[in-house]
Amino acid sequence: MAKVSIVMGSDSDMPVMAKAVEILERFGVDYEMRIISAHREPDIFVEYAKTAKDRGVQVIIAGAGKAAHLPGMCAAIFEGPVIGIPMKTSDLGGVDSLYSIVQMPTGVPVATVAINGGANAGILAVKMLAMTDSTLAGKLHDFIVEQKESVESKDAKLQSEGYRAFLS
Ligand code: RP5
Repeated sequence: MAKVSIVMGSDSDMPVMAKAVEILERFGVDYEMRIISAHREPDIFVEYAKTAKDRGVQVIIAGAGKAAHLPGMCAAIFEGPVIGIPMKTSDLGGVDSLYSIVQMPTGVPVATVAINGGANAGILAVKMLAMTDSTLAGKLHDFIVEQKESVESKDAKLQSEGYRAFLS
């Protein structure tokens, strides 16, 4: 059963949403992925959100752009945590999406990541699940150590070879 549901308002959101999926696959987290528009097909959306818990979903990652109501409406219906990803947009640069998603009323939070922050949405979902899954917590620890070592090795290269080594 899918533990994470990834939903996006349009297939145009796919390149960003794929970054979240890549993280879940890396950590071996079961997921489902849907394209559902809260605006263009509200009945299907409501059914999706109402039944998510019964499908075993523990976290929803919802991405949308422009008047981005999908994550907020997920949070209005689904009782578990919702992570929102604001899409970068052509007219307003994604600030429209960001404000739409992040400015939720008290009592109905959406954990909003950066504009186009697909990977961080995936990592945040993993962190939530890892609180009750020791195997996942171990993988998360390894991931954090890997990141640290990656930065350390770059700094070691900077110290030994100088900044020009990074410009080629
Ligand atoms: C939102 O409207 C979608 O999430 C998408 O980011 C945006 C534009 O959708 P399309 O017109 O590309 O289908 O609902």
